[in-house]
Amino acid sequence: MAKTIYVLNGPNLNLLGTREPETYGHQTLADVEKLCHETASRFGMTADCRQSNREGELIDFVHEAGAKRAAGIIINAGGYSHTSIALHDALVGVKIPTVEVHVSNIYARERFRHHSFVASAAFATLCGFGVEGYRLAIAGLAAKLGVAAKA
Ligand code: CA2
Repeated sequence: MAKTIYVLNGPNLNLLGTREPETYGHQTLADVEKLCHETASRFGMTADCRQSNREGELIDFVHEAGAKRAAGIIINAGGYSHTSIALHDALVGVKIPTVEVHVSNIYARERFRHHSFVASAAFATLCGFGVEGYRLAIAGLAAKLGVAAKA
């Protein structure tokens, strides 16, 4: 059976492409999810994409990824990246290889965005590549899992 990776997007990312294009670009969440499905399938994997504006629901998604033995998690926790010890604890608890993604370069922005509680629960963080970061994150996760792209 194909390996499944969970792609989790947090609060406000449902608004991608509708506002602040100078920071987040013009692509929508639907575009991001399409890109993730296509990239995962290039590696013979399946992307299960979820978005929530609620911290507890994101934690439930992480627990579900653990229960279903997902091969990996790609997560852009949005603003919860900078605040949520609970999300950090959930990610550490499931012990699934995780890549953190941010569309913008959080280190070139306000100081309150410079710290992420998700970062220390992930084996890698990508930021500043725009939505291309999701593609790079899936490719990096595949490399970590020893999964090669299909011919
Ligand atoms: O750069 C990222 O991907 C962020 O995770 C996005 C979060 C922000 O709180 C993080 O510091 C960095 C915010 C997402 C807001 O998304 C919007 C998109 C379009 C319009 C309004 C908000």
